[in-house]
Amino acid sequence: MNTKTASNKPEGDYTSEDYFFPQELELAFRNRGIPAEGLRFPVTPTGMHYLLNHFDIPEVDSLNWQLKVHGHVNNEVSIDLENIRSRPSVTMPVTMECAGNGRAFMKPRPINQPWIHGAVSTAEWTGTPLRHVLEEAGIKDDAVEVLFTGIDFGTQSGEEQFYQRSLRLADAMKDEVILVYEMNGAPLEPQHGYPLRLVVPGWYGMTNVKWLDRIEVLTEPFNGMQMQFYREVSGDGDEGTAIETMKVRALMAPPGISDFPSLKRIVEKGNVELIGRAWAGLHSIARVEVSADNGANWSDAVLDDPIGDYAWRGWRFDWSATPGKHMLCVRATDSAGNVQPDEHTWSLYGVANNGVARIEVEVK
Ligand SMILES: Nc1nc2c(c(=O)[nH]1)N[C@H]1C(S)=C(S)[C@@H](COP(=O)(O)O)O[C@H]1N2
Ligand SMILES: [Mo]
Repeated sequence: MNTKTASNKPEGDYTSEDYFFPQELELAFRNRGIPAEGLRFPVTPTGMHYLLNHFDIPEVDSLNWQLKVHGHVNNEVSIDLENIRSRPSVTMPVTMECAGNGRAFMKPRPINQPWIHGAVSTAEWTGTPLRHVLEEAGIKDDAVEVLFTGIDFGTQSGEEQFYQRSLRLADAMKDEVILVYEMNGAPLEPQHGYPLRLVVPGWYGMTNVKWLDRIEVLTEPFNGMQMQFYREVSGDGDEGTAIETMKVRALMAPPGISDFPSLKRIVEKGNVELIGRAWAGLHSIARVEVSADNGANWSDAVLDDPIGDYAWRGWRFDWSATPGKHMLCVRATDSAGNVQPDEHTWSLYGVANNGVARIEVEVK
């Protein structure tokens, strides 16, 4: 036996249910998460930003591309990229989290994109307010929703579809909702929705439709596949509840150094500054607490100054590390008093989880 590779086998009581299928592995490569140390950056560099693409990334020729605004409006319009870019622009940091973040911890695990905790990032998005575009088209009375359709096409749950999500009219008309053409100061990269995507601050990732093709004003609520999937459902037959804005959550950038390939964390004893980020949809962060003993005792972390109304908040905590193994935990409370549960909550699709994150470290 080769002892060098045998020693790379992870510690722990793993059963066959813990093994991932090759398809899940392929999904995880296609849709990578932010590396945990990426949480050290207040604004995530574009190449570290998580990705979630349901279907193939489309190749869009922006010269032949136009955004169509149609449906229950007075004037249907088509707008090219130059026109979009010439409009009043706003730039803001927005934290985006995939609703499936943490799904890989579910038991049994819903077979889908197997996120650990990497499905969250913050970018500086530049775009023009959607509201102006809708007002220009002239929304007729009786409109209730706005439907956003991407260029990407595939099948899910046996149904052929363009990626489509809708918003209630009142949510679509909010000032902070923008049609985005730049990410971190550069044109959107193809995998992030070039040439134009929607960004709806505070909402889970699925709302931010990429590769926009058309925007339709509706008189009836839209109930497409991507609306049915993003629900917290307790089992087959349960209608569940729609998930919308991001629940409160904090994560920690792993302290110390990493062992390759076991990913064990090794920390020097003494004073260690633990840092991380916390966010809560449309609420702000009221409190972040840290535990070094798997949740038995909690102490308050110090919050950094906010970097934006819709971006995560940095936190730091001085930990006095003593030799041995420690399970570090972090949990946040939002301005509405919601606090993260100890464990992830199981649901059929494994969405909207916000259980406490744990990182085991060995202090030398
Ligand atoms: N057109 C289209 N838009 C989409 C998706 C998609 O597959 N197609 N995925 C959504 C989901 S589930 C998430 S979490 C975010 C991810 O955005 P990012 O890849 O830029 O991080 O995009 C959303 N917008
Ligand atoms: Mo997502």
